[in-house]
Amino acid sequence: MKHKIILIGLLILLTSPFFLNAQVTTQEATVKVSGEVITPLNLKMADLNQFTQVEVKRKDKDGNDHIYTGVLLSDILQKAGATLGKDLHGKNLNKFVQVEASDGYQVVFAIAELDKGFTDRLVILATQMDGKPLSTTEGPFHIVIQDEKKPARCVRMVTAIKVQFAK
Ligand SMILES: Nc1nc2c(c(=O)[nH]1)N[C@H]1C(S)=C(S)[C@@H](COP(=O)(O)O)O[C@H]1N2
Ligand SMILES: [Mo]
Repeated sequence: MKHKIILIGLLILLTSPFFLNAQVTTQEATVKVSGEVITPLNLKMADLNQFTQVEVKRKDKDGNDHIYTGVLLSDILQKAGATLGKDLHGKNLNKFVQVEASDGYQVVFAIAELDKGFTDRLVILATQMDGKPLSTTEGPFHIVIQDEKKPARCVRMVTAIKVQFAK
């Protein structure tokens, strides 16, 4: 009987909004890579730090230059086994890569926009600006596109990257 009461008490505690909330807020940020890939990934900061680090310079809206450091989106997609390089031809060119943020913002890139064989333009998932981690409104993960005139596809607070076939 005593055990039952303790068990029920524990169950109530674990499922209470307070406890669940506390769990959510302490959870480490990740970027989920899914869809048309061989190996879906769930990348943490430590995982991204293992990739080759690339720098992209971009002006902010006030015209000031910043150096962003991070990982090429193509390297992340390659690691997940998306069809890039020699595999990016024919029907695979009908794929797009959707990037999603924690505020619900979403943008897409055609897969060829991210492939080294099609373009030299760097698109990175940045983890640092000017050598420092990104703020909570920008990061911890931020898409930064070299030389794209408008900043609208530079998604802040990235949570997911999904490869899909266009219909
Ligand atoms: N997560 C997220 N990223 C976003 C947006 C957004 O609403 N949410 N807005 C985009 C748009 S429309 C613009 S113009 C730029 C603005 O970037 P800034 O606030 O760093 O200047 O962020 C882009 N990235
Ligand atoms: Mo914008």
